[in-house]
Amino acid sequence: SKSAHNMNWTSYHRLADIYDYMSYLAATYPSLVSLINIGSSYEKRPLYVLRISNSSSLCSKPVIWIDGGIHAREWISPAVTTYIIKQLVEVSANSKMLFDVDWYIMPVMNPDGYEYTHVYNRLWRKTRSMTSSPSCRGVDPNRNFGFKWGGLGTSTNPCSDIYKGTKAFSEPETLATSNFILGKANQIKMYLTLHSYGQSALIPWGYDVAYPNDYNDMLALAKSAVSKFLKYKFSVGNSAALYYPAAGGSDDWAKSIGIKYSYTFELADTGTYGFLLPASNILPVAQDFFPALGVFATKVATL
Ligand code: ING
Ligand code: ZN
Repeated sequence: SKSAHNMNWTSYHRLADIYDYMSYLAATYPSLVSLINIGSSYEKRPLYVLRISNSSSLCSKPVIWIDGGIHAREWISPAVTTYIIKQLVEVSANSKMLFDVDWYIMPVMNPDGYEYTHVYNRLWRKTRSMTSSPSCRGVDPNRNFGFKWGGLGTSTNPCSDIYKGTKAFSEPETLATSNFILGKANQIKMYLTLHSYGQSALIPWGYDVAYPNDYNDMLALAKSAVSKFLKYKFSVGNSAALYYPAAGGSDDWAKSIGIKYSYTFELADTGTYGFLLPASNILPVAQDFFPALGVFATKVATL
């Protein structure tokens, strides 16, 4: 609908509500918001990115990219991304966050999986593509990106939740996303991907306990961002060291193509509810997270 929407942050929403909300914003604020169809999922759902910019598409500011919903069951992630969109577009107190930065936000990178968690299996993680095993579907999108693909922490078993797929970018979702990002790689100065759970800011590399040359820059900025969080305490560190090595992650790939600041955020909680975080937590989690974006925007503006 172009005249109304059903978005709120007191419940988790189906994909159609999220896409209707994005369409509504693009129709309502055409000089600020544009809806970009970057391709289709395996089951032919559109893949949408929202561009939020107070300047024309010909004028290029530094860009911050944010995605959510790589993993289907991590419902807090799309919910926080739509909250971020709402704040950037409709809350005038945040308009300064648009002065020097353009925002590209993809709330649901894995829409097939997301819908599957609403209808069939709440704890589904992967995409929904067919594999060589008729009874096991789906590839882990966060093992399917094309940097060190197939390394540590990945599986060749199609029944595994960390199945890497038949090749890097075998999934239409990761392929379309990576191609879109590559097309804007000169402008994108920061890559943020929202997952759950764990309350941590994870820094590449994730493929092994290994550190980029500019790790200390990445660490300092992450620490300053999480210092804004008042309610939820986050740990910060190398993802392979803090959790486990896992190759083919989106953050590693973004870093590998030259996006200096690339982070995976594991949102709340720390395991009490895990993936089944009650919807009453959406607003507290999103409100606590949003100020970190002010820190990031300030940094990106001065790069
Ligand atoms: N955790 C991430 C996962 O894909 C991660 C952790 C982040 C691994 C970055 C590798 C790189 O396993 C969740 N909860 O998805
Ligand atoms: Zn995840």
